[in-house]
Amino acid sequence: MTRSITVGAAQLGPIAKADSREDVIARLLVLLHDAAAAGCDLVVFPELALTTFFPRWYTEDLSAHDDYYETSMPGPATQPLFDAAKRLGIGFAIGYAELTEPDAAGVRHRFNTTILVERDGSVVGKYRKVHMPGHEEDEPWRPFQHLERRYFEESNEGFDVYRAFDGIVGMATCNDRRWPETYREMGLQGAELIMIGYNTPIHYAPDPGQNALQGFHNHLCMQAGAYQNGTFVVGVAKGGNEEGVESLAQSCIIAPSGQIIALATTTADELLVARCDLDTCKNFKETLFDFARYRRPELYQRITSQKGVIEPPLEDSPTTGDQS
Ligand code: CDT
Repeated sequence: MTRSITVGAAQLGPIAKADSREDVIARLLVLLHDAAAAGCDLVVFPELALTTFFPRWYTEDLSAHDDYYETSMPGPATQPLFDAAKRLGIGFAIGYAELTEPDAAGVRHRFNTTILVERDGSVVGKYRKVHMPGHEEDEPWRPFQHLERRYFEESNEGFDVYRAFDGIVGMATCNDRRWPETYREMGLQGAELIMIGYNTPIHYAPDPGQNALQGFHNHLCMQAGAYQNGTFVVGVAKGGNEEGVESLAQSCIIAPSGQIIALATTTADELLVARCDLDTCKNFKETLFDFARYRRPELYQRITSQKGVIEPPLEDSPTTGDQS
């Protein structure tokens, strides 16, 4: 018997600043019902799927943006999504802005969070974004801001995986997909399906030369992550022109071979579906990427002990000094 699950990538088009949670949930419900009709066991929605991408606007006072955050999940507005998923027997993953209850010191924390919900409506796990891109302060030279580092804390919780949906599954969020450590952390726990939502502006202000490569880089990193760890990867965008900012779509489902097996054709709300036989992961996990046999962790110490680049001293460089 194979461990085959049908997975839906529920890409979203833009969410306007003026759209209410109810407006958005109505769109998510359409995609959820489409997924049920397509026989999906699991549907993946994007990062910050309930609101516009608010880190593009600066506010002096963080709490001025509190309406964009969820204080409970499910909450009153999101309960219909949980109810419908349970009724339809579909699991889902969804990204949202999380505002916690006060901790012991009375501090409320803000995270860029994704939760995974089982077919019976129970929450399987929560992932809080680790790699936080962008900047903390207003940078008026940019055509729009990317203030994730102002509005969200970097999570210190790392990359857990869960036994769910007949396999071992994990989550990551947007910028996490560019870092090989994200996949390897989960690969080392046997991940067979990694779900990644993203909001990626096409314009990259620090180096606009990369704009034309956004689609290439998006697939490059997720395909490499899938192949090098023998796992399916589901990459799901909120794309299109949102409040004047063009964002990448190109949602996809990637097999452990690294091949794209489903690809979005629009920049709007769109459901992609692929049947994922989780048993095919072992074709890679037990051959070229048999970690236990081939990895050399004793030689990888810099990866966890060092953060930035430390170049060799100039005097040690073979390109300096007398080469004769
Ligand atoms: N949401 C998110 O993480 N977006 C980033 C944009 C980086 S540019 C500041 C991404 O890696 O796609």
